[in-house]
Amino acid sequence: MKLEILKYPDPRLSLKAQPVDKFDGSLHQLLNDMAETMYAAEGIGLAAPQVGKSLRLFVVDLGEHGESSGKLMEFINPVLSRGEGTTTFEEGCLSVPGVTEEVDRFENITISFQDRNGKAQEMMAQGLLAVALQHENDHLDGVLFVEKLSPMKRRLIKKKLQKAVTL
Ligand code: GNR
Ligand code: NI
Repeated sequence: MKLEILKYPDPRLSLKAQPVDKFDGSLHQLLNDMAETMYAAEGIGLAAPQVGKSLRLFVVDLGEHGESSGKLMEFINPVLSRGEGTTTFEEGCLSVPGVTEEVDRFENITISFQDRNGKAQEMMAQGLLAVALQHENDHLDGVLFVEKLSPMKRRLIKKKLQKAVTL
């Protein structure tokens, strides 16, 4: 079932999400629904808070865009640690439609997480995958990419989005 994607400034996008502790059928259903929703919206990732579930999990599929492309990946209770280097990438977000801006991120990261059966996993990532994992992980802490920008850029974007609402 396709889910509704919350849009900025929905206050639920700013909450800190809670750890997953039950690896049961309803978790699998949520993961399946989130994948369907991500593909329908043509996003490369989707975090549970974006569909109104305050849980620490997200799905990623880089599609055509990357090294590990066309592969659905699920990350539950992720913990990121930074590696070497920084990178700048033009980011967008399904919850902030119509806005793209360059954001600074770590170039390499390691992510520890659980799979849908609760089994511990670890993965190293670089390039677009590393950017996407950092973007999704921020959603779990209630952080949108626009909050990584300079105050001036952020003000301009807020003004633009406000206008879109009041039009
Ligand atoms: O679809 C998405 N594209 C994207 C492009 C650059 C950096 C991050 C992303 S994630 C975004 C989908 C989304 O909002 N996930 O939370
Ligand atoms: Ni996003």
